Amino acid sequence: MALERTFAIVKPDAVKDGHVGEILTTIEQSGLKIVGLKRTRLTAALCKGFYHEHVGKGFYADLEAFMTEGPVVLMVLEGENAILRWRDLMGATDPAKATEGTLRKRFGTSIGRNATHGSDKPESAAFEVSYFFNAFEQV
Ligand code: 3AN
Repeated sequence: MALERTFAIVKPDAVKDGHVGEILTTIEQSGLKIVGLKRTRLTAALCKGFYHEHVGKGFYADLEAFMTEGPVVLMVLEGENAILRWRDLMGATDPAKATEGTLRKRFGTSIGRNATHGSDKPESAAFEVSYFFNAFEQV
């Protein structure tokens, strides 16, 4: 097994609905370590850079409007197989298809408003972590 770092977002819907504490508790109780943490609000430019793979897709305008509508909580998580473990805690992209008890099932309301984000592979995790956190902010 490999000690990994992954990138996580509590999206604007879950922040607005007051679920930050429950989500952080779920992460800590799973054994993953929160090594970076900040609350901010994304600009359109930051969102385009972050979701560069999705710019130009049909749903991108809605995705950007949603991700910039209010504050988000950004995190770096560390643990053995952290990327897959955080994806498992979140559940499927579409909350309707997510397993019972997962964060997207508990707090998401649609495929667009799905409460959390997590890197999908090591290359994405490396890019996403470094996009928002410098070395002094992940200890
Ligand atoms: P995931 O976040 O599960 O890796 P991605 O990377 O395919 O999913 O999509 C990034 C984000 O774009 C999703 N979290 C979701 O909010 C949004 N999204 C993806 N597909 C759709 C869609 N068909 N309609 C609306 N929003 C979508």
